[in-house]
Amino acid sequence: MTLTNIAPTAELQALDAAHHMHPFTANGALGQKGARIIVRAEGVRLTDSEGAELIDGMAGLWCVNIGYGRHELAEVAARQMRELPYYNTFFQTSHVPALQLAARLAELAPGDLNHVFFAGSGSEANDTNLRMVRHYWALKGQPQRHIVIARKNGYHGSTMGGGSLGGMAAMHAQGGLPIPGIVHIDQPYWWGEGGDMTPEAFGLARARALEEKILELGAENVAAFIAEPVQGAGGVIIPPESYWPEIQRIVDKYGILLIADEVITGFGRTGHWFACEGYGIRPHIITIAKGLSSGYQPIGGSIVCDEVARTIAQDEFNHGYTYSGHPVAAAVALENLRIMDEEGIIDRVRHETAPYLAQAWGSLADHPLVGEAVSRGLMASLALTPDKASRARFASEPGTVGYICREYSFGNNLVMRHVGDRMIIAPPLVITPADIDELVARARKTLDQTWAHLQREGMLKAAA
Ligand code: PXG
Repeated sequence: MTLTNIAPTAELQALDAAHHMHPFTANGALGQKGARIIVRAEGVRLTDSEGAELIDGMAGLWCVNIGYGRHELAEVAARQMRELPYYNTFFQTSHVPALQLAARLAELAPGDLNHVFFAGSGSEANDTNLRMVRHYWALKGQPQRHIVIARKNGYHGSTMGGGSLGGMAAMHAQGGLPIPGIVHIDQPYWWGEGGDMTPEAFGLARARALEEKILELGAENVAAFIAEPVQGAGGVIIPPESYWPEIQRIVDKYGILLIADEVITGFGRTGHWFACEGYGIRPHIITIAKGLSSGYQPIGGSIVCDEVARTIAQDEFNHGYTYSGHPVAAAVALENLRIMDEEGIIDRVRHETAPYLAQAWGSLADHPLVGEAVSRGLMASLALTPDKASRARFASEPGTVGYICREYSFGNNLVMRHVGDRMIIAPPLVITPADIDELVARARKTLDQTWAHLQREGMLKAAA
C-alpha cells in the first residue's frame, strides 16, 4: 500500500489544481496542464503516479543527499516521536536530540564554528543571521554597522529577510523587497558577464567590487557579507579560483563578518562537509539546511563562531522559532550525519563520483548548444547558447530555451532544472558512475531534441 497513490492521476491533478498553491509557480497555467505527481522514491529514482521512473537529477530540491529510501531515518523518527515528539528549547530547557546535533555540527564544522542556532529552514536561518550580525555589532558598541552586503543572483530564501538578502530581481519585484539595509554587488559569473577578461582577472574584479562597496558605504557601517560558496539557484555558478581568496582578504582587512550560505553546498555536495573547506574560506557563520537531514525532515540553522556566539550570549537574543531544534528533525539529522560519515559518502563524492561527473558532464561541452559544461562536486550546469564562440545569449526572452530543454528532459524521465537558459543538476550523493552515465545520456538526448526544436522553430538566433 502507498499512502499517496490513492486515485487516478487526473483526479489527483484536479484536486491539486483546485486547492494547492505551488511555490514559484504560475498556478493558473499549471492547473491547466496538471502537475506531475510523484508517489515514491528509492535511491536516485522517483516514481510518478503513472508508474514512470525518473532519475532525480536535483536530489529533490538540492537536499536528498543521502538518497531516497533510507529506512533508518524513518525508524529514528518514529522512535523519537514515541519518546518525545516535541519540546521547545526556549525558557531554559533543552533536549537530547538538539544538544547532540549541535555538538556534532560543532565537530564537523571547520575552525571555531562551535555553536548552533536552529531554525526550521534555510530561509529562517538567514533571517536569524541578519538579526544576529546586527545585534552582534550593537553589543560591540557599533550599532550603526547594520548594512549587509549580498550579491545579485544570489539565493538566500523566500522570507522577507532571506528574499532581501538574495539578489533575485524577479523576487524583489514582488512584495516590497528588499527590506532596508541590504545592498547587492555583482556576481562572479564569468561565462555570462566576463566579457574579454580571463576568468582569473574577472574573479578578482568581482571580488574587488566588495571592497569598492565597503569603501562607498564606509566600513564602519557594514555588518557582514553573505554569499553562497557556489551559487545554486542562480544557475550553479562556480566562481573563478581567484574570487574567494580575494573576498577573504577583503573581509579580513575591513573586519566585517562573513556568512557562508551553505544550504546547498553543505553536507557533501562539493565533496567536503562544507564547501568553505575546499575554497579555504573562513566564515564567522555558516547557514545550513537541506542536506543536514537529507530533506527527510525540515531543519536548518546557523553555525556560529566562538566570538560571535560569546558576544550574543551576553544578552537575551529576542529571537527563535517554535521548531528551533525540533527533536524529531534533530534526531533524523543526527542519523543522516551518522550514515554519511560511516558509509564514507562524502569521500566517495570527492574521490570517485565528482571526478567521474566532471568528465562525463564535461563531455557535453562538445554539443553545439552548449557554451560551457561545468561542475563542482556533485553540482553541475550547462550554459545553452546559439553561438559558443561569442558566448551569445538567445534572442528569445531569457529562460525560453531553458524551459523548452527542461520539458524535453522531463519527457526523457530526467529531472534537470533550468535557471534562465542554464541547465542544472545536483543529484543525490549516492549516485553511482553507472547512474551518471545514464543521466548524461538522457541529458545529451535532451540537448539533441532541444537543438532540433530550435532549428525547426528558427530560434537559434543570438540576441543583438
Ligand atoms: N540559502 C540557499 C543557498 C538556498 O539554496 C535557501 C537559503 C533557503 O532555504 P529554504 O529551506 O528556506 O528553502 C536556499 C533554498 C531552486 C530553489 O529553485 C532553491 C532553494 C529553494 C527553493 C528553490 O533552485 N534553495
